[in-house]
Formats: sequence, C-alpha cells, structure tokens
Amino acid sequence: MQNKGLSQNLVLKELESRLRNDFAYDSGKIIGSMCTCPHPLARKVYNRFLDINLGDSGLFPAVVKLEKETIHMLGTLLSNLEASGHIVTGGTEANTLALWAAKKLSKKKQCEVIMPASAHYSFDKAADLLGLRIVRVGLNDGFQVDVEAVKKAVNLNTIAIVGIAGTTGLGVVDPISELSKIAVENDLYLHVDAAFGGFVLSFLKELGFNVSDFDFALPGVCSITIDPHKMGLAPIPAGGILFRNERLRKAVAWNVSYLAGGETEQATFVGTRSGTSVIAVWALLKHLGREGYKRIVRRCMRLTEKLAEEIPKIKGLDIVTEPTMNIVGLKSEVFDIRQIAKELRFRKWAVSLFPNYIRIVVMPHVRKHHIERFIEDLKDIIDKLGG
Ligand code: 0PR
Repeated sequence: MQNKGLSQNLVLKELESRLRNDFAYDSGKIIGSMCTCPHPLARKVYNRFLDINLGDSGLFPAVVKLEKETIHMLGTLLSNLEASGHIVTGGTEANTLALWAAKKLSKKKQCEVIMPASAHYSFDKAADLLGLRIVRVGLNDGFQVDVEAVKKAVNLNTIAIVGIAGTTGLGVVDPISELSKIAVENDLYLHVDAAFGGFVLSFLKELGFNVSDFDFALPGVCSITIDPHKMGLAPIPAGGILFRNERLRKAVAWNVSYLAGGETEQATFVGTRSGTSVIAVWALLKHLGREGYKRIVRRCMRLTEKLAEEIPKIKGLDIVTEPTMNIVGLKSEVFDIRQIAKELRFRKWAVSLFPNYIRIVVMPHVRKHHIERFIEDLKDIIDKLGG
C-alpha cells in the first residue's frame, strides 16, 4: 500500500481502465455462465443498505423480518409455507449447510452421502470439510440419476441422498419423487440442489412446460438450495437454503451471547454476512412477482428452443439432450469439442467446456441477436474445421 492515498477520481479512472477489457454480460458474449446482470432495482437497493450485518442480527430486527419474509416467499414457491432458512453466500454454502444438517441430525459414525455423478463440485468441498464420504452413482440415458443404483448404494452408513433439480452441465432434473420414496423408506435426509433450477422450474410449470415434482410437495425432501444470484437476478452474493421446518434449520444453529444486539443465533456458515443481499432479494421478489419471473423464464426458454433447433442443422453438431430449462449442451461426433470451444473462445464467446460437450446457458442478458451471432460464428468455425 502506498503512503499517500490517491484521489477518488484517480482511483475510479484506474479501475475503469483496468477492468475495461473483462467480459461484460451486456455484450451478450457471456453465454456459458449461470450469473447475469442484476436487476436495476436490486442494484439500487443493494447500494442503499450496504452497512447491514446480519451476523449481528439483534441490531437489525427489521432486516431479520425481511429475511423471514423472503424465505417464506421462496418457501411458497417451493410448496412449503413452513420452510425455514437463510439467504447465504451462494449454492456452495447452501449445499454445505444441508450436508452439515444431515450429519448433525444423524447418529451415525461413518457418514455416507449418495449423489449423482452430475452433482456440483461444491458437494465435494462440503464432504471434505465435514468428513463425509460421497458415493457417486451413475446416470441413465436421460442424464438423470439412476434410481436403481441409488437404492443399491444405500447401506447402514448412509445418512443422506442428494438429488439435482437442474444439473450444472445440462439442466436436467433428477427423478426427485423416486428419491423421496427411497429417503422416506430408509429414513434418510434428502437434499435437493435447485441452485439453478429453483428460479426456473416452478415458473416453467406455470407456463405449461412438463416439469416433474422436485420440491417440498414431496414428503422426503428435507432441504432445497435455490440461488437468487443465478436465475433470481439478484446481485452476488445471494444463495438460498430452505429447510423443511425450523427443527431442521436448528440443527446448524449456534447461539451467540455477547453481541451488542443481544443474544442471537447464527445458522449460516459465515458470521458477518450481508444484510443488503437479503434486502435486494426481498425487493426483487416483491417487485417482479411470479408474473415477472415467468416473463423472464419464458423469454429465456424461447431463445433456448431456437438455439437447440439451430445447432443440429449445422453439419457435425448436435445437442446432448433436449433442454429441460435454459441450458443447452453442444456436442459433436465429428469434431473435437475442445477445438470448437477454443475457436469460440478465440472469438470471445465465453462458453463452459465439460468433458464431452460445451454448455450454453441462455441467461436473461442473452438476446436474440446474440444467439443469431453465436450460430453464425459456429457455422463459420465448422466451415473452417472442414465441415
Ligand atoms: N449447485 C449447482 C447445481 C450449481 O450449478 C452451482 C454453481 C452450485 C451449486 C454452487 O453455487 P455457487 O457457485 O453459488 O456457490 N453453478 C455454476 C457453475 O459451476 C456457478 C457459476 C456461475 C460458474 C457463474 C461460473 C459463472 O460464470 O457453473
């Protein structure tokens, strides 16, 4: 750090120039990410309440109430008026809290958690931290978890099952109702990772899409991750963890007795945490409502359908599976997918590369002309590669 500080203007100028060449959502080039431009109202609200720390919740009882209302609104979306939980730093913290609760609620010594091969790596981090053994099971032809394999994997050490409602790679929804049955029959904790899908699936259902059950309507579901900073249009950081009821949430709650705000309780992984993130999510849910989110999801799905229609028209390219939500997997039997990704990145398309396919996420910042340009560039690349 230098001795004498720079003027605010100089600092801002330097930042503008240093960050200018990073990717920006509104360029439309970020086409493989699960984040998007925050809604303008969320930006406004976020800036306004930056100083609120929900780690000392006794100081901010009104914000505690806003968080409860936020969780209640999300709970209603996920078929549970009794849901209890928190707005956290993201899906990683939410998934970690879920496994932590499962571990604390179990009396077992060697704890195993069964999850699909498609589960996000945040579960590996959580398991490492919590001393859990992950048992990964294979997928069926539709890239959903193989239910029979889950049944076979259950043993005396099993404490929990994880199902995914919107996989990271392809947006596939596991047969959560089947997992729920297994969980109920074996008295196991079932966590559903709807970090991405939570803000999509309920709206798709209302829009008439064929969406299988994935939420608290299923009796075995104990907790759900639903991230506002993905399809919820909230500023980062805003993840969501919802437990079926207060008893489950209490499993990860700690009492803090000495704070100026009075005796308090923390049931999040972090201590000091952003109150303004919570307020921004509350504001968005109030402002957009179901209708607003439905409109956004409908637009994303229309573009996704267009993309999924155009890709197979290009010789040598195909989609991995029909999209369930606004995620498309692009594959090729003819060309090296890494080569295609390299060419796309060379043309400044920010796509995600999985082992056998390229992931495209049609987030709200992606517009029709971006998709059209992307398709043109893909055609060009395939021509160049000798298609
Ligand atoms: N669960 C699922 C199903 C996810 O897809 C993700 C992240 C998480 C949990 C973890 O969420 P946090 O990253 O909020 O902790 N999915 C994205 C991914 O790995 C995260 C992401 C978002 C990556 C935007 C890049 C990006 O530009 O692809």
